[in-house]
Amino acid sequence: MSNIDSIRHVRGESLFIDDVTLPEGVLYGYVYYSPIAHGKIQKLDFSSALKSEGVRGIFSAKDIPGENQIGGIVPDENLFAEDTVHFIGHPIAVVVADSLIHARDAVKKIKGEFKKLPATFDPRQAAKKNELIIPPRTFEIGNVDQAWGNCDYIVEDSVESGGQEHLYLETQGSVAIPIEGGGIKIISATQGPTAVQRTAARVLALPMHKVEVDVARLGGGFGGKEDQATPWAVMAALAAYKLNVAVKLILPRQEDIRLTGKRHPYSSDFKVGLNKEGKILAYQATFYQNAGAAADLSPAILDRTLFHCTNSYFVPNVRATALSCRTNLPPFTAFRGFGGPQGMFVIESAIYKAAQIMGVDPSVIQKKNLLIEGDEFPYGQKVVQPHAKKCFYEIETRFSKNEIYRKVKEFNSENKLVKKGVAVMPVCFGISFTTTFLNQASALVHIYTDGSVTISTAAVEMGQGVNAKLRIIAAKSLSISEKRIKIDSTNTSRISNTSPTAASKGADLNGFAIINACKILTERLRHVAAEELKAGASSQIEIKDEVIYHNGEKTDLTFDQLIQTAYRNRISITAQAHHSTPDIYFDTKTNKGKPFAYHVYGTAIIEVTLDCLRGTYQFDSVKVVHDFGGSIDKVVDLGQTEGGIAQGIGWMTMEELIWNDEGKLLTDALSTYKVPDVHFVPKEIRVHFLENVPNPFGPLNSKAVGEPPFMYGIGAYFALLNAMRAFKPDLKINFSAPLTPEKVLLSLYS
Ligand code: MTE
Ligand code: QUE
Ligand code: MOS
Repeated sequence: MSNIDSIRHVRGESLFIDDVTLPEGVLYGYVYYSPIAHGKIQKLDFSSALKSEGVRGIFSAKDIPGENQIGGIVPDENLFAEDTVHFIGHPIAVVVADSLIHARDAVKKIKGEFKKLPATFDPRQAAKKNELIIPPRTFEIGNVDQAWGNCDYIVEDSVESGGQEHLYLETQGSVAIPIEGGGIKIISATQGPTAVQRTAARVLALPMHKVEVDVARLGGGFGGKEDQATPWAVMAALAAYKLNVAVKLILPRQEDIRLTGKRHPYSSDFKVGLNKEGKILAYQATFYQNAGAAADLSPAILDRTLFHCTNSYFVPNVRATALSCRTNLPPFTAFRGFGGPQGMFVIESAIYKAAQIMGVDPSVIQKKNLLIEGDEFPYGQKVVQPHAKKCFYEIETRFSKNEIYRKVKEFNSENKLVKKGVAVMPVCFGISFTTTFLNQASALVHIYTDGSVTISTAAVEMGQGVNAKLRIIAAKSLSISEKRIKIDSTNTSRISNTSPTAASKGADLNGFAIINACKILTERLRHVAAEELKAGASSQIEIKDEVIYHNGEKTDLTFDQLIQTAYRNRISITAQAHHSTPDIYFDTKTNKGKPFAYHVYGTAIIEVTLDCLRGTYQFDSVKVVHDFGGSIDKVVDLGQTEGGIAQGIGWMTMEELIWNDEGKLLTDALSTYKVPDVHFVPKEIRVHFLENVPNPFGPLNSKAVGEPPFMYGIGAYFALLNAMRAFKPDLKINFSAPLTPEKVLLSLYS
């Protein structure tokens, strides 16, 4: 599978932060951080560290020229702790030395004294103490209180889902270089260049125009570099600014795992009511989000949990409340799905438990309640595309769902110590930033006199293939060969006020901006061609596959000549354009509106084989029918789907974060934190592209793909539960992810 970076990647030619050519005299940063989860800083002694070999400076809160504030949504997070530390790993200072080793040695010589204060790690406890990041949020439709009376079955339980370490291949890092006039250039591995720029300007008390941020690509982000690339970039910028020397700061892997935020763990309660036919009449849920010690993106993530609390189902009466709870752990942050997976896991658990009590397979209830056109989500938006059912039905026909179920049953009747399980997982994911103003982008398209083209947008390439897609979009829009087009780095001096590359909107937003810019250029070029060919109106000119047509007739004018002519006629062959998603709005008082441009739909069927002696398991297959709209690049979309599925299964099954009673992360290395590897991923992944579903709300009729497939992984949890119940029919079911082999084994024999 190749995308445009593949060849350079395998040759080691692609540049990441650690590969940036460094200016002479560059210094290296290392972070000194809190060893306790909550407490007062009583004494900080840098004196022997400052005398340590190679040390050029130590910077902490008191050295900040501007504000010691990096909070984006809520201003509640210091770059460096002032008098109180709020989690193990809370940065206190950055040491800068002539080598990484010298910086690290000096950090060890810093003497800090702390007075411990009581710490909270559990979100429900935090909620009891009213330690909330923002007031509770509630989405409501219909009237649940009245609806319970009409239900034949009412089922309640609680659900736990764990955090997840991003484990991007490239750890957090940046290089900051002082530039003339007191400005600073920051090369950062960030999904949000403007967030880095804005925050550096705030901390350094500089106007934003004096801070330039450049991003070539990331070795993976997955949401972990949306907000949390910022502190390390700003620390490097601060040191570079103070010392007037370039500073490189890259977190070593273990520090990255310890210091940075992860997916939010959630603890939730549900109550679901159904009639005899399996129709869900009412659903009530309360979500306790473990936000960690500062807001970060938690409020936006909390909202997405509510937006997706009913997944692909129509439920007429819903009351869902979500609380963002402040605890003494590193601030949790964006991770593929952005709170959606946590919300969906709860309703899938509710359906699973209801099915168990009703004596049916969960897929019977899932199917009965799928969204159809005209249905209303709890947030007021109406369903316009009937793809939930299309995808589910194709799982039944194309992938012979009943046959898979029959074979699993047969296998289980013939085998005692090895059992199989199967589950179906529908997904419906809303596409747009739910913070409406973020749904904008701009593009800058330069055509050079030799006919080559450079494109700049806000999109950050992090392995998701956005550059490949943008190149295709640009080539189609200008009707020229992709070979002419280069996608440039993401740079705040070329593209201003960027939204982060997130919410799966990178290709959508920036793709539309490119289309708009290319329209302007094409229009100008047709005018030039009309004049050059003395052809009258430019409406008679068409540019197709680099050939210029006049009234449908091929002309002798080449594309290269046309570009030359435009330049010589002093017509600009550069265009800049903006795009904003039309027709979306959301009222955060009533929690109603039309927040999403569209939804992405799909269904997966997942099979697992469980070794009931060892508790180990292997996923045999994941078969998916997914709505890609009219895919721009099938290879990239398939890669996103497979990667998302593997990551989703990892979250639900093997990836387990464990903190001790003091709030210290014990699983801070790959020896203790297990992620899916090539042996663990499903033996077979088959992805069917739902056919004939062009999406008028996406560029070239495409759909966003980055996040939605992650949630197919939730089906892995229920497939595994089914395999366990085949071995132990009276299994006591706890809805608690991840379902590690250890947990499986213990519950099979308890
Ligand atoms: N795929 C790869 N290979 N690496 C990544 O970091 N991030 C995911 C997804 N797929 C990611 C990825 C997340 S969290 C998002 S929001 C989208 O890609 C962002 O890119 P897009 O908007 O261009 O889809
Ligand atoms: C999905 C997302 C994001 C989101 C909303 C979504 C996201 C993000 C923000 C956000 C919200 C408010 C801010 C801000 C960012 O909202 O990634 O800076 O002030 O960053 O539905 O992925
Ligand atoms: Mo993705 S979690 O929106 O970066």
